[in-house]
Amino acid sequence: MELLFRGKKLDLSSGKFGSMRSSNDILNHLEAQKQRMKEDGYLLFRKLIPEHTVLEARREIMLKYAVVGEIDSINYDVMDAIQQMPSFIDQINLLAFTESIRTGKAYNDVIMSANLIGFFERFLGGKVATFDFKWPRFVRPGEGTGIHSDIVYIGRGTKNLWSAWIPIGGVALEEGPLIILEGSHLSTKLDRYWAADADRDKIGWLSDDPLSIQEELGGRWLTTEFGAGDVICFDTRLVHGSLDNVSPKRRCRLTSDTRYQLARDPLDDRWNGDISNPHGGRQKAFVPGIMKATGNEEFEEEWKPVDERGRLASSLLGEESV
Ligand SMILES: O=C(O)CCC(=O)C(=O)O
Repeated sequence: MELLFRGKKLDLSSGKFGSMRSSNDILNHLEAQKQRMKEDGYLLFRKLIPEHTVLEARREIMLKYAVVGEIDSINYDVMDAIQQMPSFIDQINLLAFTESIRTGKAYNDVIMSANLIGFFERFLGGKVATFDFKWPRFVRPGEGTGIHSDIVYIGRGTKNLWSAWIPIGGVALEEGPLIILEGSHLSTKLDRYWAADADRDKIGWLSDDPLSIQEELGGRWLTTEFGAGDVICFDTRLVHGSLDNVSPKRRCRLTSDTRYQLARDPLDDRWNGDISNPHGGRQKAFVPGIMKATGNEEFEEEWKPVDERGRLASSLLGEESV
């Protein structure tokens, strides 16, 4: 087996690579969860969310991706998420499209699932809020997410907030699951990075080289296969990204990352209230990937400038701007 991360082959020897551990053994043990979160920086729960809730969200979202030609629902089951090329994604109003996914009923039933909210309420000790903005991610073959810690993007309100990564359907290793650097949330070398604000300080990915950052910080890269209903909750300082999707079937990966905090704590105003253009400046849409849209700065990679009709800006399509 070969796993690619930012286009580089990971060292899969036992000292450098391993499997995330499940915390279902401590599902009802709050103190043990707190201790493990402190030590490991993550808690992985298998089948925390009812499978049918997750699969309804998958169908809701995949149908939308089929409508815009990103997946082939004519020759395959829409739930298989097989990439179609070319798609019509560059013809549509991306602001409306991404909002329709983010606000879908079935999708929101997943991220607000009673079991997930219940976990965070016990873990944080109070009523919980999630951001108005959400990050549903449709990741095509050839795509993946760079190496970073979340706190630099979402820490303008409280620092007592947590990320949850939720597969919306199964994610095999070759389809680009989340990958975390073991123990990195405890690193003594990242204090300055964690204190930064990605927008104010204009910072990009922490590193583009999974091997050199591992050398620098130590720890194994950890990942696993995920099934519908699984959730991994993690420390917003934990260094992570996602493996490249190298699916030989050209299956697209669908997941969500959302943030949870105490409702009484201040919220990051980029992602709450007016969320029409969180990074400010020229109007952009959250559209990770789309390989032809090159030429962006690293930080901008997931955020694509759009024109006055919400379509990918012509400069990203290699056309003269008008
Ligand atoms: O799913 C991905 O590709 C990246 C997820 C991520 O960065 C996050 O959950 O914070």
